Amino acid sequence: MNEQAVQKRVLCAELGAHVGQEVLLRGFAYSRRDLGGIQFLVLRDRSGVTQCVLSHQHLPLPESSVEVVGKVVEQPRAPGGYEVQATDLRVLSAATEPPPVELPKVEWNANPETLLDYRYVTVRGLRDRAALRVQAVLVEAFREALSTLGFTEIFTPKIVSAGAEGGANLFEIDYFGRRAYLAQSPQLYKQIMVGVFERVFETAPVYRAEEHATSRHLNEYLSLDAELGFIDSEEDVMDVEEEVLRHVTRRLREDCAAEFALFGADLPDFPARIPRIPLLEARRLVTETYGHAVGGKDLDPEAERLLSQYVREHLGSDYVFVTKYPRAARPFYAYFEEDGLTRSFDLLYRGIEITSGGQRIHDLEMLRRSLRERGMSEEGFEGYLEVFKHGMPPHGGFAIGAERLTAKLLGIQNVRFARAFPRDRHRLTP
Ligand code: AMO
Repeated sequence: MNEQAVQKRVLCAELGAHVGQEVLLRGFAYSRRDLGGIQFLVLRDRSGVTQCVLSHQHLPLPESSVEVVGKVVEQPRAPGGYEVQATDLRVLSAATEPPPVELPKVEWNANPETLLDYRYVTVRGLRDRAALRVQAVLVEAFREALSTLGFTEIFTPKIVSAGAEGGANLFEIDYFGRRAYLAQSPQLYKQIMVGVFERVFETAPVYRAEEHATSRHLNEYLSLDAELGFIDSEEDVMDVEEEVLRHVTRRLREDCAAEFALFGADLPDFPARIPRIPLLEARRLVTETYGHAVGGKDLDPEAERLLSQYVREHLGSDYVFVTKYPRAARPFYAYFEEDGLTRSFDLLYRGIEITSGGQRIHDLEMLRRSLRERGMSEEGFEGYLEVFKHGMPPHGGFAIGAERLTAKLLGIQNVRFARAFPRDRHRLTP
């Protein structure tokens, strides 16, 4: 055997091209079984897992980093369809403790708090990492689609002087003795950057001091933002989001079949066109079809679920845009008409809101009026208001909550498992 060939690392997913040959694998000891004369070690690398068959070896603790040399044989019963008959096992970094939960046995009904407590190692589990890989492809596709449409990526501050979204969910920080906040969204800055590039996007964490622990709220989440100038109305913004999500769906179908299979989730599909239903009409549909009385000025979570069900059954789409929210349901920057409705929308996916968006106010006097009518002060917004003296075009945009979309795509019940290290009401580590 050629020494050079032995030294070159082969990945688990590449074994099919090396049947009958001796290969070198590197990875983590995912699981081990010692049956006396014969031993099994499942090795996990970035591409997948491989069963290695050994004898008379000292098997290291699970999650140790190892190197295995051996011959590749076809084995229909082994994961991936091949196994390696190992002649050598070398431990590169020995685990000194077993993981607190057995990663290959982790089911999603294991206590979620325990899984999150030990997330630094449980996140190595095949499903956990699959969710994060799907999210990585999703974000990559978001970038690709927007870049193709002429958008430029921007990077805006996460330490800010005022909250953009209103509400009480601002994290306050001490900024050298002055009061500052963690950004709730890049909203105001992405608008300012429309004056620079016309079309911009950002993929960055944002912060919400949500007091309540729910399955859909994080205190830090990944916001996929876009904003574009020279629009005619919010319809143009929805057109862009539709195009982006169509590309995301295409990429997930091409690149993430294995990840979806691990979750037993169907690969996503995308409608020819996402239905656009005004809020008032959506409320009427939900009430008349399901007898659900919608309280409040928005759709409640149950109404969102029912509307999605209606759209799935009658219009064949997992997505639905709900449009034309009243001013009271939207932030101060939302472009409004004199009838009290805004040029805004939410996008629901399989029963949950994954996006808010709309056209923004681009006229300084209208913006001041909006703040005034809400009883908001201009304090903290001075720098933002200034830009409207400098010819801001009609513009609008949207933001997708990356974890919500990832979780819904894969059927993950709690959005916390669509983030590597979630921050929730009680969790600051790991
Ligand atoms: P909004 O506040 O609706 O809009 O947020 C946009 C999207 O972000 C996601 N999201 C969250 N995900 C996890 N945990 C949370 N606590 C959380 N809060 C929101 C949701 C939501 O649809 N500036 C506007 C967007 C715009 O108009 O461009 C904004 O931030 O998926």
